Amino acid sequence: MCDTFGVSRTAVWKAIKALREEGYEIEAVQNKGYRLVDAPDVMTAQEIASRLNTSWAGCEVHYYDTTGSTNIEAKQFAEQGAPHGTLVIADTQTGGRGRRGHTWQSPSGSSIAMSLVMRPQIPPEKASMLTLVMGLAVADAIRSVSGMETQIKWPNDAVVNKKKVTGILTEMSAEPGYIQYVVIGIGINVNSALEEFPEEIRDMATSLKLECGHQISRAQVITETMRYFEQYEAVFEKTLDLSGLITHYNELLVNRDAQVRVLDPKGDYEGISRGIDAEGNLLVEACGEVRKVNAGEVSVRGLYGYT
Ligand code: BT5
Repeated sequence: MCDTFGVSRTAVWKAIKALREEGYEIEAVQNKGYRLVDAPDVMTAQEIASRLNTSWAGCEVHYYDTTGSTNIEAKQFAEQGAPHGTLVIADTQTGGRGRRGHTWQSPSGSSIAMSLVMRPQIPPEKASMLTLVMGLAVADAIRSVSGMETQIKWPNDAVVNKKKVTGILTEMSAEPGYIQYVVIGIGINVNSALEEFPEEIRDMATSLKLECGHQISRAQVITETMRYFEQYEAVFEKTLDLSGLITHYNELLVNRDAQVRVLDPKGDYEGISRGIDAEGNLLVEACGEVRKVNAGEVSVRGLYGYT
């Protein structure tokens, strides 16, 4: 190591000491060197950067042990000119946010809270589809890392065994016809135990570890998510709709052919969901017609306590 990096033995020893303090288990053998035995489940900028193999997603990583909300941090970075692909990660959030004023719980040491800054050259009205693109990426990342079948509840949840493991919150700053930036916030329950969730969400929430029975590397979930997202976002940008992803999305859709209740401001109604269209609307068959649902809350029978 001294030769490779052109540094003294003391410098190497200091670096090893710092890594041990961060929780890395490193074996030392006299006259031979050091061996990495075990890495802690950390998501620091260095850990993520050393694993990422993407061209832009995660090009700059900012890590916090704790922050109010990574979406708010990411928006501040974006306002200050942070590049397309900047990723903000936190071990825990004190004010994690869901959609429409909901809160998001980020148990410390066991979950992921991250927000990706994007500067896409697309019309602002197309940006909401990025949530669906990210949903697909997260679902595939979870399946690839854990081996578990993972579904999507339109528009923004990843679901394992009918329970929520992920939520996505997309926010945008735009002028007419021009996007300044988009921030896609993703919360993932990775190794959390049930007791780490507040009582009121224990029936609907779960973590990857609770479902598959073993510890999952948070860093790996993050890097796989970025890898899939980059791939799917490129497909989306070609057509500026979901035509290239729709078959895959609908295969993973937990709402597909299921009875759903649409909470519409003009009045709730029930119907059968038939999947999404290329614009990302959920198609719901109700009262003899197919209605396009483009936003809002859709409960799926059999999920999250809706019976
Ligand atoms: C969401 O909202 O699911 C979007 C959550 C986005 C969170 C990320 S974390 C990184 C970034 N920074 C932020 O501040 N936010 C983003 P919604 O569809 O409105 O669902 C919120 C509802 O999910 C809550 O009202 C609870 O019922 C439930 N919930 C809260 N925390 C949960 C958790 N950890 N796991 C499962 N369900 C949860």
